[in-house]
Amino acid sequence: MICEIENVEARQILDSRGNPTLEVEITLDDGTQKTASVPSGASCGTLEATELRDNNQDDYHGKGVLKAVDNVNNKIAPALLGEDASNQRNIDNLLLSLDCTFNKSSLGANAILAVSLACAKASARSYDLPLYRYLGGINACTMPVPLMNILNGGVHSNNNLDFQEFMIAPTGVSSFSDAIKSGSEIFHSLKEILSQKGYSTNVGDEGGFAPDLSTTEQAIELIIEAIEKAGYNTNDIKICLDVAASELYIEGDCSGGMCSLSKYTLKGMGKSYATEEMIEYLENLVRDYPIISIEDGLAENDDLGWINLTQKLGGKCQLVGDDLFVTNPDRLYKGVNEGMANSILIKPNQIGTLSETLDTILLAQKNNYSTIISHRSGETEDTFIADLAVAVNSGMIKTGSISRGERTCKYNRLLKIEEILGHDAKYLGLDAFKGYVHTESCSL
Ligand code: 2PG
Ligand code: MG
Repeated sequence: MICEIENVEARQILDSRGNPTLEVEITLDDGTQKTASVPSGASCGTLEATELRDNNQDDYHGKGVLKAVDNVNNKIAPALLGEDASNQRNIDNLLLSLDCTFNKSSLGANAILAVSLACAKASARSYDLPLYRYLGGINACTMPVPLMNILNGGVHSNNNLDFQEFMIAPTGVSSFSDAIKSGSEIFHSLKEILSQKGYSTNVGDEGGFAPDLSTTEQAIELIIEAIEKAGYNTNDIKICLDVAASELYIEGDCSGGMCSLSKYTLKGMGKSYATEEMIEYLENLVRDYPIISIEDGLAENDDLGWINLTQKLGGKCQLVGDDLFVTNPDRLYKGVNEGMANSILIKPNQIGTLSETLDTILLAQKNNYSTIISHRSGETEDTFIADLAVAVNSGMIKTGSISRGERTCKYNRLLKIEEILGHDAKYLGLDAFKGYVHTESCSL
């Protein structure tokens, strides 16, 4: 069967922060029509594929994506007409050769990814298969543990919390729907606790509360209180952090004859740590709290620090590379060889095509790195990543808090997939963290 592409059309739409992004609609010759849209990050790795923006200050403060729209409509569409949308490798290779840059700066990774994802969605519809099964085949049956970001800090809110994300992971429940239920109950308990203590219950970019707390410890302790208030305990509900440390890092400089040392500046806490001190701080957090996963605990270019961190904490805690790997197989390959991290965050728009995203996931799985399929802080209502998480049996998804429609639509899609899978749906719980987490090492 051939899913012949009859039309490719892009438009500018809004993401959850009210900034422009791209939606692409693919029409096949059998009449199937499907759209895909792309998200956008706030704390981005410097090596991510290029997000093409118009930079015209008169429009959307320079954030328009009309150039990318034009690239789809006038450069990509003519090259794709008549091609088989279900031949994903061929489509993605065509897109890469049209762009012909190492970082997709010519057409824009946002333009390329929207087309790549829309081809997969249209083909799945044409084959009359749910997207997760079209992508993953008959072996796609693992529901992800949701890492729910119920407290937001860093650049996703305007409070003083230095760390970006404080997530809960229900590892001790037996299904995805139970995980969502516990997440919702804990989220609402947290709201009550915050409001009783006089904190704001407004939410940040990813739908988690953004109270003006000043220390990491305070945030973690409030979450533990919420877990208990909702009738759970920290044997079953663990804590995951995204430090987003590239945002805190000031690299040492030897210009002008004077040398300054590299530092992690935790402004909210009034601290400044050298790499070794930062590692020690993270070790203490893992010792003192039920933390099983730390993302971007160090900056993207602190290679020696990452090696050291992995040696010290890698046997006790999942160490996730986000800015470090930018979903790029070459970056991951280097990390695996040098012993950096033991897990990778997978964001399709960091690399720019579906095929390359799948390559990176496969490379991680082959090397026993766990994978977390992830949203961006600026999201759309597209639920592609929910299906992707099941398709590749990734075991974990990070898609924000239990509020804001652009986050809950992914959870709602997963609830539906769980229903379709019925008894065949697996939920790995703690096993999704692949044995990096030795319970005796985490304080429980
Ligand atoms: C992250 C992401 C998603 P952003 O750092 O992991 O939570 O944030 O999309 O802003 O990069
Ligand atoms: Mg991150």
